[in-house]
This record gives sequence, C-alpha cells and structure tokens, in this order.
Amino acid sequence: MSDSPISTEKRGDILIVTSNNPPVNALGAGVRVGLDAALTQASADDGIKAVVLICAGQTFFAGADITEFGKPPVEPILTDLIPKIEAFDKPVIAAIHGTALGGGLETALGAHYRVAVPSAKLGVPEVKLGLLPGAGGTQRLPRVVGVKAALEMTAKGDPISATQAHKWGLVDELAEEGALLDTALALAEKVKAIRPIPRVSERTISPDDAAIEAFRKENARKFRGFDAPAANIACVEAATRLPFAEGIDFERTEFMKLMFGSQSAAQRHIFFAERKASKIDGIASDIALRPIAKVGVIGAGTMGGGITMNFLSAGIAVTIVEQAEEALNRGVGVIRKNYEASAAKGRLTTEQVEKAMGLLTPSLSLDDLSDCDLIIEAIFENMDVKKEVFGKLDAIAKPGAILASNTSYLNVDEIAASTSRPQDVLGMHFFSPANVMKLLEVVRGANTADDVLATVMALAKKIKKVAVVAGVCHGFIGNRMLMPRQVEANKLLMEGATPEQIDRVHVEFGMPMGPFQMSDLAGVDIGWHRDPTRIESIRDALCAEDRWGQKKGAGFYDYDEKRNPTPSPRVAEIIEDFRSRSNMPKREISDQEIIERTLYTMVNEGAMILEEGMAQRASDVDVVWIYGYGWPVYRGGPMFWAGLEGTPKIVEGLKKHGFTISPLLAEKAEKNEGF
Ligand code: 3H9
Repeated sequence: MSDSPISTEKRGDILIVTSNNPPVNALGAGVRVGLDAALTQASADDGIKAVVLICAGQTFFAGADITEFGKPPVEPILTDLIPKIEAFDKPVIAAIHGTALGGGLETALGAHYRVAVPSAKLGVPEVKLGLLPGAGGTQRLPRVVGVKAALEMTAKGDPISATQAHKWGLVDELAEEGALLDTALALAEKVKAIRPIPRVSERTISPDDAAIEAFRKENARKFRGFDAPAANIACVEAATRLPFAEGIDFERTEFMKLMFGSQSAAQRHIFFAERKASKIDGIASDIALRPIAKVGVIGAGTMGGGITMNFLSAGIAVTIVEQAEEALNRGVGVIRKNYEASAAKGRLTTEQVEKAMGLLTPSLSLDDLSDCDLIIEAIFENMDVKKEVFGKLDAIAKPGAILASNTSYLNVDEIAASTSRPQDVLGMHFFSPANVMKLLEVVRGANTADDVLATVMALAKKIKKVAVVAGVCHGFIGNRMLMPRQVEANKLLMEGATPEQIDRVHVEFGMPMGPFQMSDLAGVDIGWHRDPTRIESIRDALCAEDRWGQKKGAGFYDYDEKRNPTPSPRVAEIIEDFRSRSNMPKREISDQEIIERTLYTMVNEGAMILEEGMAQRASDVDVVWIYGYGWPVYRGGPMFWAGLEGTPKIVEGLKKHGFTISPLLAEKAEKNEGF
C-alpha cells in the first residue's frame, strides 16, 4: 500500500500511524482504508501495546471529505471506523496539530486519549455546511465537555483553542509546539497498561433542560431560517436522555435528513464557491505577484477609514490622506475608537490596538503616497473628481504601484484612461462597513495587467476578504442586480403593495432586511437631486420632507429613539397621493408577485451578467450576494436558488409580468436545469 496516505512505524511497542493527505487531511476513502488496515496490523501484533494517531502536513484531520458527499459510500465508512477505534483493545492516542474539525474531532473523540499543541483548534463546524457531526460527535462531545459547551460547539460551529479544550477536558495533555509526537509517545508509554481503557461512549451525562431551553431562546434570532442548528441541539438533547447506542441512531436519522435537504446542498455549494471565487480563469496560479508592503488610502470618511482598518489589522502599513486637517483627525479618531471598542469587548488587546495604530500615517498631501505599493481611492462617487485624483496619482505613484478605485458604479476603464498606466489600475469595491463586510468586488478593467489582478486577489485573502472578480459594467455584480429589485419594489408600491409587505416578504425569504428597510438604513437621500421642489417620485417626496431614513428618525418607516420602526401613516399618504395623481388603480398584490418581480428579476440580471462575461461563474454571483448583501446562505445565493426554485418556473413568472428574459436563463429553463 505504498500510495496509501497512511503510513505506520513501530517505535518500541508503540505503533505510530501517520496520515498524509494534503491539503487538509480530509478523511477520504484512502485515509479510512489505511486507518482500518493500521488497526488490523496493531491488533495482530502482540508486540504493539498502544497506537499513536498523528497527521503530517499543516493539520490533523479537518473533517470528512466533503467532495464525497452525495456519492455512493465507500467502505469503511467513518461511522463504522470510529466505533472500531473506540472499541480497540489497546489504547489509541490522537495527537492533534492545526485543526481537528468535524469528522477529525470525532475521530479524536473515538480515540482514548487526546494530546494537542496549544496552537491547535478543535471544533465541529458541520452546522456551517447545514449538517451536524454525524459520526458520533453529537453524542460523544457532550459526554466530555458538558451540555452547554457542546451546544455552543455543535450549533454554532466555531472552533475552540486547544488551551480551552484542555480546560474542558477535551484534550488530556498539551504538548509544546514541535514536541507533539514525543508527548504523545510519552503518554502512550504511561497509559499502555491501564485498564479499563477509557471510552467516551461509556461516560454518563445528566439532562440539563434549563440550559438547552436557554440556549434555544438566546440564539433564536441567529438561527432564524436554518434547519441545522435545531437538529444539532436536538441531538445534544438526545445525548442527555438516551443510552449511547440509541443516541447514535437518533443522530444518524437527523444527519440523513439534513444531508439530503436543500439547505445543506446550498451551504456546501457556498463552501466550495467561496474557495473557487479566488481563482482567476486564464491566469496561472503561480504568476509572480507584486509585493505589497505599504498601502495608501485617499479619503478618511466612513469607507476610507474602514478600508484602512483592514490593512492595519493585517499588519500592513497605511498612509491615509485627506484634504482638510479636521476631516483627517476625525477619520483617524474613528479608526481608533473602533479599535478601542473591539478591545473593550475583549476581541483585541491594548497592545494589538497600539500596534495597528502605530502602522498608520495620517497625511494632508497626496505626495506622501509616493512610496506606496497600492493606493486605494475612496472619495465620493463623481467621475470628474476621480479622474482628477488619478491624474495626480499618475505623477506621484512609483512605477509598478497598483492604483485602485473603491467606486461602486463608475466605469473603471474611464478612470484608468486618466493615467498613463491603465495596466496598473483596477476597482476594489469594498462593502460598508468596510472593516466588517467580507465581500470585495475586484473590478478588472480592459487593460488591467494579470499580475495586478492576481496580486489584489491574493491580498484580499490576507485581509480576510472573500474576493470576486467582476467586469466593468454599471454597478458591477452586486449593485447591478440590486437595481431591478429596487425599480420593481418602487413600482409595486404604486400598484398597491406597502413597504411593510415588500420588506416582510424579503425577511421571510431570509434576507436580513427588505429593500425599504435597507434604504432607510443606508439613507433615502443617497443619490437624491437635492431639490425639494422637484418631486417626481415617492423617494423625492420623502426626501423633500426630510424623511432621509434612520438618521433623521423617519424614512419609509417612522422610528422611535431606539430606532425601532413602525409603519408610517404619512408615507401611506404620500404613496396614495402619487398613485391617484398617476391614475394607477390600486390592487391587491400577492406575496408571490413580490417574489417574482423583486427576486426572479435578480436571477434574470445575474444571468445577463454571466452572458456578458461580467462574472467568471454563477457561483461567484452567489458569493457576492451571500457576503455582500446577506442573502440567506441556506438558499445558496440567487443563482443556486434559481435551480432550487426551478428555472422554468422563474421564466414563466418573469414572462407573466412582461420582462425580457436573458437568453442564458431561457436556455437553462429549456433544459430544466440550474446554473
Ligand atoms: C464532516 O466532517 C461530516 C462528519 O461529521 C460526518 C460524516 C459521517 N473536504 O479552506 P482552504 C479543501 S463535514 C474536502 O482554502 P485553509 C478546500 O476545498 C466536514 N476538501 O484552506 C480547498 O481546496 P482547493 C467538517 C476540503 O488553510 C483546500 O482544501 N469539516 C475540506 O484556509 C484548502 O482549503 C469542515 O467543515 C474537506 N473537509 O483552511 C472543515 N476542507 O485548494 C472545512 C478543505 O481545491 N475546512 N478542503 O480550493 C475548513 O474549514 C478549512 O479548509 C481549514 C483550512 C480550516 C481546514
């Protein structure tokens, strides 16, 4: 078995079993077959008294192999292998570095002892794939860490540090970094003769209904719409009530329900979509990147400040430039305040705050950007002003520096044409708040050099963004798809729907908020012509009356001091007034019509974006909507959802309202397939 990812070595009377299955030691068929064979070897050899299970490369087993899901199972399956490890009649010690995740942690829980280096992370992130730890994890974990910790770990899916795991008894011994194998061998030596062998499944656990109920309540909002968290909780509850074997049966049933449901399919789609998004078609993955040691940001407003924080947090020096001293001081002050707020919540240490702030150089002169490797312009959306700034940058920036605009709509090629180096120019469209939102649209201009694009995509990963390549078109991917939705939402108001109804349909669908709630949050006045006497739309009428949204305490809704919204009688009057003046008959609008006109239209626009090559692949469009706009991940993004909803149904719905159908969407519908 020379090409097996599993190798064994006898050291004295201990068998060291090593898995080497890059990149993440997923527990694929080859690994399982090899582990099974190693157990057989250890069992047959009387000279072996204990087994150490360890992984080579960057990590311990990071889980079951997700690419195998949905395919016919290959034996031995994990749910048989782990009980076999647990039942083994010689002690098995799991030695953990990197990440022990999902099936990986479940394997470690099947072992009799666990050793880890302090930098290791342990967790069961299955819930993020719409699943639950289905190889005994929901039954073994609570028996080790208790009900409360098991609820947190399974239903939220965030990993814990090895140090925390040690405190909770999930790790028996911490090893010094670099001394993992030696520590595991020493432990094996110590425990090899101890009987009975400690088996997690034999531990008892008491019910804790109060903790379970409290956890459900506390997290109801966070879990809204998702199936998997409730299933994880139910399994932990089962662990407290049922004998181990029955708990395992319960877990299996729940796992299968999730595995074959649409939510897990959607969430697994996004797992791979996110990783695929970083790959640029037609550019070699080993292309030489430009070094980025220093970044310049122009504009210290909300966007500029947020963008700056991303780099400071990643340890990259930033020079931030504003025109006026007051604005500069205000911007730097906000950055500091944000960091200090994180420190107050315990997310950062004071040293980390000072380290980040120490990397920041405020300036009032563009000339100070001459040594920057990347310069990001984050001033307001005006083509003439942007062109002027890029013209100046052309004279200041060093040769080879990358020049980026944070524009959300404007033509990046036109901006690039104001320089003598369009090959160095692209768009970096951050989403507000830029230090929080994970999405980055990287806009590839007609002349953007390959290494410039590749450098920015790689840099995005460093600053913890999910980057998607977009082409030059009005609004790129995300905002372009927002437009038909907004147009239709406004028309629906005129025809008889209310802001509350339209928003409710979107929230029930799983969006964090509907179009009018979003408008109130962002500012109804964004893009308004600023002439209160010129009233040509409902929006104009709202703005003329100072109803600019939450910041004014009134917009499409009325707000109290705590910004709680209530439907506004005044807005109802304004809408009524418009309707009667345009002689539009009022009619009952169904929720389904709202879906057809505000969501199906987005799918249609997404299909046009694909046809025009403005996105590389349908899954990139999904990533944009999940990470930039809060599309419910359990619906997999608009293009994946189109497949769930049925493309023929979508085309039929669009036709009903007279929309022009994208040829690509029509083709998909013809074949009754998704994107
Ligand atoms: C499970 O265990 C179910 C069981 O409870 C029940 C069974 C019955 N499988 O993220 P990266 C690929 S469910 C297959 O960029 P990083 C990934 O696609 C599983 N492939 O690296 C990528 O491929 P490519 C529970 C996987 O260093 C490459 O590896 N476990 C898997 O930033 C590198 O990945 C999880 O959910 C996998 N399990 O982060 C953990 N994992 O290069 C999922 C990764 O072609 N994994 N790949 O694009 C992770 O969270 C991160 O990958 C990890 C490394 C933190 C490990």
